[in-house]
Amino acid sequence: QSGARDTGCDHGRLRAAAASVLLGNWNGTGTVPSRSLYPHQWSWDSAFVAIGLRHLSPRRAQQELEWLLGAQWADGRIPHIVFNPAVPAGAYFPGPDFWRSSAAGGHRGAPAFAETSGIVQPPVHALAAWLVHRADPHESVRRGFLPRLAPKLDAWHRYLAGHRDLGGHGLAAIIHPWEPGLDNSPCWDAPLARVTPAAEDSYRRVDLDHSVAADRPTDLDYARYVRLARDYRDSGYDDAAPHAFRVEDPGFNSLLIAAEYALADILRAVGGDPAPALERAERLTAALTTRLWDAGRGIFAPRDLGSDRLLPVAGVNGLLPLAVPGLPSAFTDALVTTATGERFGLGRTHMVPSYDLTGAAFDANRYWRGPSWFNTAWLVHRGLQAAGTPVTRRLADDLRAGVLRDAWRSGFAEYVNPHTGAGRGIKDFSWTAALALDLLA
Ligand code: 2M8
Repeated sequence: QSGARDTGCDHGRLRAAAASVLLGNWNGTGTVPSRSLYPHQWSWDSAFVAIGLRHLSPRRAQQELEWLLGAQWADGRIPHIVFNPAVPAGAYFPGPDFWRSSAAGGHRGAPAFAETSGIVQPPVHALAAWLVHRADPHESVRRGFLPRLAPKLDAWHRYLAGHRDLGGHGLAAIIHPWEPGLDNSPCWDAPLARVTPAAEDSYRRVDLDHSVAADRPTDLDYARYVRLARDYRDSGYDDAAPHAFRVEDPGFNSLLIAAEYALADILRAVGGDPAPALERAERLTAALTTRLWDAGRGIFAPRDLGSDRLLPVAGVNGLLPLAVPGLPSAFTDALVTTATGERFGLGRTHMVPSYDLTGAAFDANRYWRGPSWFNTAWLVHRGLQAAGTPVTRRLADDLRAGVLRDAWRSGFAEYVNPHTGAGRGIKDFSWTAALALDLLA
């Protein structure tokens, strides 16, 4: 009954159940987020999965990242989906026939041997690679894990620092609401409203075959996602082409900063020079704090590059700078005040809501418009722990217990209602199981 007192569940049973979810979702080369809804390999999902898998099999955790990075494009981008050719076309939309990555010799050096999407997701990979290495340094050195991954991770970060600095102030911009991973967050409503929707009869939403429509993005949002992805594809995935949606997101950039520090650790371990990664981390942190801090709300906010204005929103992405190593304590203190205040109710709600509980657009059940997610809770937990004060340590301990309790009670749900903890979306979701395993370790 270890752990039963603080989490209300037996940790041995929780560990076994989480392991069984990950084994069930392993397809031989990587882990699918879910067998039904997401039957391919997703970029940031695989990073979180590797962080959990390292406790079951460090070698498999290494393979998870190796497979994903094997599909890297020559320009350095890591695509947000690597498609499994054994899965029937039409099992997921938009699939390989939509993205056409390998067509015409491969846009921007897309691989010829794998079909992928062309957009990206948050760069958590270097952090995952470093944590995986540390779980079993002997096996990592034996397989040459870090020396093989280091140049790929370096190229990935350089792609984001170069091609994606669309605002010209040193931050990476997202060009599609799928890129920050928080697909239909109200954070994107205003910039997305300027996008002309694709005709709804030009595609079919396969996601609704596997989930409840009220838990998923609306048809209008989807039509705009399709339009943006189609236009990017038709430009040949050219980052210099005009983009109807261009946003500097604090979540995406915070994870990039954390990843630059992890890359510096990796480079040191392989006898390389960590200085360029550390310099990028410092430049990014300076840009984050000058361009994206909303002093009035006490949170970081996305900047819409269409209007060059901070968006008046408070999403969990605005709390993720807590996970930035060395963030000045004035910001950390203000973020903790905001997290524990009425907008996020940390300590009084289930995990951390994805959006402002007091916001007009808040919806407790609809995907990223309010529900609490396990990966963002894990990141906030990591930041609170690193802040290292008695208050943040207590908040971190409570959040850890909440994550484990919600994972168990919801059957490893994709997300939960922040007021009730009821599971929403699908069950047996990979990163939920992986991050519960990590917090149990
Ligand atoms: C969700 O996004 C995909 C598109 O990438 C979808 O809705 O079909 C998001 O929750 C995203 O963060 C996640 O990586 C992906 C797979 O779990 O699903």
